[in-house]
Amino acid sequence: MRGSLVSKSKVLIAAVGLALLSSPLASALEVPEGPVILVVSGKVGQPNVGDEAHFDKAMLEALGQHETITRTPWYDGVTRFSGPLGRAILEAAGAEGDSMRVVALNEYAATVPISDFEHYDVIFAMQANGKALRIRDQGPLFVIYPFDRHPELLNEEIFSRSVWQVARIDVK
Ligand SMILES: Nc1nc2c(c(=O)[nH]1)N[C@H]1C(S)=C(S)[C@@H](COP(=O)(O)O)O[C@H]1N2
Ligand SMILES: [Mo]
Repeated sequence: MRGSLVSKSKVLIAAVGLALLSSPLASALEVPEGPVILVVSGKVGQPNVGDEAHFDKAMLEALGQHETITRTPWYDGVTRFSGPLGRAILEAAGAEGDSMRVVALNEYAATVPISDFEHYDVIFAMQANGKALRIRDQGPLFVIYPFDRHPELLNEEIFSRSVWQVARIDVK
C-alpha cells in the first residue's frame, strides 16, 4: 500500500517535471504579434520564427525598461534614455556566443563583444526623455552605453559600437 503510494507520487512528480520542461510557458519565446522591430540571428537557442528570435515592441517592453541618464556625443546635455538591457535581449533569445554584429537599418554594422553587455548596463534605447525614438530620431533602437557612469567608455571604439536605427543582432 505504502509502496504503491510512493511510486504513484514519483510518477506524478515525473509527469509534472516533464510538463514543465515541455511547456511553452516555461521557456520558449512567444511569437511577435505586432511589427517586428528587432531580429536576433546566428547562435540563438530560443528561436520563435525559423531559427531566429524576432521581437515586436511589446516583447521588448516586457523585457523591462532600464534607465540610463547620461551625456552622449549625439544629444545636447544630459539625456534620459530607456529601453531593455542588451543582456536581457540576448537572454530572451537564448543567445550564446563571443561577439555579435549589431546591424542598422542602413546596413551600418559594428562588431561588439558580448562581454560589453555583461560588464556594462548597455541598453537598446526605445525612448529619449520619455519620447519614443522614431526612425528619424535614430530609433527605433539606439545602443546606449552608460558613458557618465563609466568615463572609460568615452572613446571612438565605443562610439562606433553605439549603433542607432538598430534592426538586427547577429550572434557569432
Ligand atoms: N546606424 C548607424 N550608427 C552609427 C554609425 C552609422 O553610420 N550608422 N556610425 C558609428 C560610428 S563609427 C561612430 S564614431 C558614431 C559616430 O557618430 P557621429 O557620426 O554622430 O559622430 O556613431 C556610430 N553609430
Ligand atoms: Mo566612428
